[in-house]
Amino acid sequence: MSIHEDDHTGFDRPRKRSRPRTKERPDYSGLPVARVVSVDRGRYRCLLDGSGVTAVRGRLIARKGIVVGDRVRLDGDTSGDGGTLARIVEVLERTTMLRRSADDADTFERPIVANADQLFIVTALADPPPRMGMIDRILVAAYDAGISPVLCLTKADLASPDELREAYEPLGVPILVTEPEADLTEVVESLTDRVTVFVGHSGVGKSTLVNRLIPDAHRATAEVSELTGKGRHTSTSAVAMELPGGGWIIDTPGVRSFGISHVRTGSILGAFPDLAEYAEDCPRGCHHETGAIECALDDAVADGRLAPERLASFRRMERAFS
Ligand SMILES: Nc1nc2c(ncn2[C@@H]2O[C@H](COP(=O)(O)OP(=O)(O)O)[C@@H](O)[C@H]2O)c(=O)[nH]1
Ligand SMILES: [Mg+2]
Ligand SMILES: [Zn+2]
Repeated sequence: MSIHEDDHTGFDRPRKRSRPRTKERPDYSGLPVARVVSVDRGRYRCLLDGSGVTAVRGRLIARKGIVVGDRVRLDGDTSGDGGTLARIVEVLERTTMLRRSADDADTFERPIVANADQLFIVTALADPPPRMGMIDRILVAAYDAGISPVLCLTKADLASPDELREAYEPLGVPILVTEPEADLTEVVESLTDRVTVFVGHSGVGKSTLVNRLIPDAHRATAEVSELTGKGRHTSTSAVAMELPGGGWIIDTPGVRSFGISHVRTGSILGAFPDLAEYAEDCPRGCHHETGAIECALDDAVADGRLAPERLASFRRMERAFS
């Protein structure tokens, strides 16, 4: 062994690796837990008991991904004073992970947000116009991740929500409708004590809504015309914010498309226990699509156990895969 191979180990000292791994691992259970609220080039902004602390990743977890929403244990200087840096030494087990791929050709899945238990699909009723294909894909990603989706329709002052209601109510997706002066009681109720991630195209009014819900959030908003202009971005990464009445909102940058290449076909049937039960009688390998031979979901509609609208909505969503 040359001297350069291992600068830290002397010839007569035992090699580090021969010690059992578990003994090397310090006990972090006494360290405070913070939530990662934003990530910027290797610096993690965390909220610890209501105060901001900037942290870097500790050496032992150097290769572990950390995303907004993660709950982490902090060591070192957690004062949050200017210029100080704490160290993230542990990432607590995640309850959920929302992922997307850039597009469906890209099989590389990007984790976007950890530990969300609810996902607001924020969709404008006009300007920009709603795209059901996009809603369907985000629904698929939410069901796959085990996160409860809510369809949040904005700009009701510009167009009616009826068509989207008809399409998504049969699936059992809760629907909330807002407009500039609308009362937000229902929205607040839905958000309280939950971790909700906001996903949607840019310009749909995500930041506007966040600012109404959290007056000191000061999220930048922009005219839709500005947003569609080249290189114009109001937000570039996800940011978690605490709600005054309890709970969290995680605002994400606008997405043009929502790739779901990481989701396996069929993996969302489990989000619909009634459909999953009927589908047990399907022929092996049935994909339950329209026209599928002997699909038991059609039988369930034929003998009145299943509403045809519910099956149609489910199939439309499943088509997001192809
Ligand atoms: N007419 C109307 N405009 C809205 C509504 N909500 C937001 N806007 C406008 O839509 C534009 C984009 O809003 P913004 O919050 O920046 O969208 P974001 O990209 O999703 O964060 C801004 O000009 C807002 O003033 C709404 O309910 N009705
Ligand atoms: Mg925004
Ligand atoms: Zn089937």
